[in-house]
Amino acid sequence: MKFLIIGGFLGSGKTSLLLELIPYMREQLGIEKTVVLENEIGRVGIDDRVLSGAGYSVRGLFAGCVCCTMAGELTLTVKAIKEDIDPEWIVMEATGMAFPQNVKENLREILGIDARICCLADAKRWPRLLKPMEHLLPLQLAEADTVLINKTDLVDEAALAAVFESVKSFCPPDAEIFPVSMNSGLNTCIFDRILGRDE
Ligand SMILES: Nc1nc2c(ncn2[C@@H]2O[C@H](COP(=O)(O)OP(=O)(O)OP(=O)(O)O)[C@@H](O)[C@H]2O)c(=O)[nH]1
Ligand SMILES: [Mg+2]
Repeated sequence: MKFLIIGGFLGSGKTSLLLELIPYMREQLGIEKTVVLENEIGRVGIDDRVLSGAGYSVRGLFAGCVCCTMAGELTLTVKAIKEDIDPEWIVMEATGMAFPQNVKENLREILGIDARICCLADAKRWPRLLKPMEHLLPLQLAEADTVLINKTDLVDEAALAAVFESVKSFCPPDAEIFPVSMNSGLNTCIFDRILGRDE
């Protein structure tokens, strides 16, 4: 069972990515059994309903953040999913305040699962958010395998170049960084990189 953590600040495009990635996995890669785990604080079940409506198996973890207060619940839920459904993939949307690396660490230590991390950054809001969120945004990138700098439709070339350099400075050296706009759809090779295919 493989595991993908989708992280990134509030409103950066995590659900938008899920809504494109999950159909790609099923329709293009033939992966029938994917479970989506939603961990959204405060806006109970909104994204859960969007995804359930699209016909995928969705579980919610809504009582807190999986990277800290709900670490125990997360591992119990993942164990139960493995036993009940045994999907090929679990794809989890973390809350915008989560540290994906903490989730990865818990999954590795407790369940022996080596999760991948895809982190989203909002190209438009990055310069404004970085200072007030300096305890969060850089750390969200710290163990990312892939990073999507999203909403490139809202910035010009020079602004994007500056965001790219800033984001890159916080990523592991081997992270793959893709400027994208979820509004115009993603090149499918990016989905493959997110899933770590052809490695
Ligand atoms: N202009 C523009 N808007 C986008 C893009 N991608 C997403 N959005 C919008 O940004 C908003 C937030 O997108 P979501 O996918 O809900 O982001 P999220 O990270 O799941 O948000 P939370 O779960 O609330 O943290 C929505 O209104 C999207 O329509 C993009 O590439 N360009
Ligand atoms: Mg969301």
